Amino acid sequence: MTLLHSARTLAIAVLVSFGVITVPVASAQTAEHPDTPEPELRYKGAPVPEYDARQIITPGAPPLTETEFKHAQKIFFERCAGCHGVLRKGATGKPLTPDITQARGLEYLKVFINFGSPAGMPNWGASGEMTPEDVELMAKYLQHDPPQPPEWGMKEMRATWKVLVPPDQRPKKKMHDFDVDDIFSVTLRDSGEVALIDGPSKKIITTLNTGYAVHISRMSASGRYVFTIGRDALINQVDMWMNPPQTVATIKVGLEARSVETSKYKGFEDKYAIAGAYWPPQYVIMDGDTLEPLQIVSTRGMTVDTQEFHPEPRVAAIVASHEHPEFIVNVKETGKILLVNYEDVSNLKVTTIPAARYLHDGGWDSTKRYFLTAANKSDKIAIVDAKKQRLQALVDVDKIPHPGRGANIVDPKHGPVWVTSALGNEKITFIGTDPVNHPQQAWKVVRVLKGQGGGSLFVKSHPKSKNLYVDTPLNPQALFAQSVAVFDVNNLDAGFEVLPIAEWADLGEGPKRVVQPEYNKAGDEVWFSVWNGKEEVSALVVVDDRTRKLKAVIKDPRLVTPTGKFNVYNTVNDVY
Ligand code: DHE
Repeated sequence: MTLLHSARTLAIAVLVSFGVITVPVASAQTAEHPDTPEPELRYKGAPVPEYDARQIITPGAPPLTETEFKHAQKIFFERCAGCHGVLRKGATGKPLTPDITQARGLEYLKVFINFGSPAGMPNWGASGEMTPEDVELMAKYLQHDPPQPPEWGMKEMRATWKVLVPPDQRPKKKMHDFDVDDIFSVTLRDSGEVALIDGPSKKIITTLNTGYAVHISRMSASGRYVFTIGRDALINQVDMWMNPPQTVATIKVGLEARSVETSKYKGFEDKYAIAGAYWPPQYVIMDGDTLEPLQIVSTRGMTVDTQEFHPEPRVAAIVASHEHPEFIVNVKETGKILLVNYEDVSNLKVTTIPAARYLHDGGWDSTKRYFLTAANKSDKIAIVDAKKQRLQALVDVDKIPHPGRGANIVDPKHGPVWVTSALGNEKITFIGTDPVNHPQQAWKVVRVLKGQGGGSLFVKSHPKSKNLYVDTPLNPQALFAQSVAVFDVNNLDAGFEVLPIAEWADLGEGPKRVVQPEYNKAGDEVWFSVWNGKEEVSALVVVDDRTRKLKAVIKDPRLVTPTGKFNVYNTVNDVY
């Protein structure tokens, strides 16, 4: 486990040290020995504060010392790159290249970083997440040229690939009494771990060291393996049959990543895994037992609309097709959806479907034939017919759709629909998904409900449930961020009930954002994360789905900043 942590440290170190242009500072003698020239200082062995020895110069930008520059790079990687891109060309966030940032100037940038914007930029300074010194530093750093990180090819991947427990030394049957299907893999964002929690007893079975700020967990088709992907692109493969479950293989597939998936098509169950990277912009297909990297494919290329070259088209959501031996891969900046056929990995066949920019997250309709995915800067939902391997429709929706994997319910008036909420407003949009029995409604917005407000990230329902839950963790009002709205699927016009999830958790101080509903295997309870600051107490709150009453609060010192939760059965079977 120490090994994994050092891999993580190395990852950040590599990322923060790329491509820095430095010039020696003539007066390195300054602070401690103001009158001694640098060579003399060195000769005498006097302590030279090395971190102050060099400066980073970009024409038009305030100079920074090398230490400051590296610190800013680390903050940018941890806080900003996800939205603005490593090369700062913009995606969910605005472009931040020096031509723009230098024109805005230091004071403007400081205000923006401090107070954020209604369009979704967090208030890093005002919220206390960045110190005033860091805000000032970032405002300077952003005026410099973005340093280009190194590439990460087969050599680098193989150098980080570790099989900790080879397949022939793994158990032949499940070695514990837990029902693997009803275990939740819970991201502990800021501790770089996941917690595996038993659904029925709500006990933490184990916590495992993983990559930095794991983004998602996905399960192999058999449910035996859980794959986690860190923001630092470290994948952990966890064997759920071991007692307790353990990491059996790891690999770093790049420097920044968000998505991992495994092959689910009949005959290929558990055979392959795929991971998509933000940096370098590429995806890699791996052996499903060991994570051995087999094929790496770059996503650099032309954008869907202006048909210009984009140097950083990041890989967003990936789903495994049930119709063909294919992975469906969202390429964010080019706005293209790739159908990657893994039947013959050495002669990879890729179908490219032009959709819209910038592709982010998405999920299946209830039949698992159609993949619906958000193009969040075009305010569209792209729909792929996985069976016919083509674009079915591009549907206009309102400001920054953010579905997670979405929710499938049966609208009493319009039949089967898939639902998304939005970051930019309170609208909850229903899209018809049944071309056979409801052709008039298929691939059209058939209903728009009003929720608590903008800043929503995830919606959730279950085939056995009559409830539709909508979170609002990024709403600037604490009241909304700390509660969820729940609609009665059979009486959608009646409005919503508010469940005060954070209040039920009774945690004391902190932002206490309530995020990502997830059902248990039976579909009769819904779990929410109450995502607090790293130094504050967080919790999971379990709600009885039928009564909408509090069922349990899971509090434990090990539950540091829980965010995403992935029930094995529901994730394997794409139930949402
Ligand atoms: Fe996510 C899914 C990217 C911020 C929690 N997030 C995804 C997916 C992508 C993505 C591409 C889809 C993966 C898939 O299905 O294969 N997320 C990004 C970002 O780029 C962004 C905006 C900024 C960043 O730097 O990462 C971002 N995401 C967040 C958060 O701040 C969240 C709320 C907390 C956290 O843990 O970081 C967060 N993202 C999640 C969760 C999912 C997710 C819980 C899976 C939802 C699901 O039900 O499938």
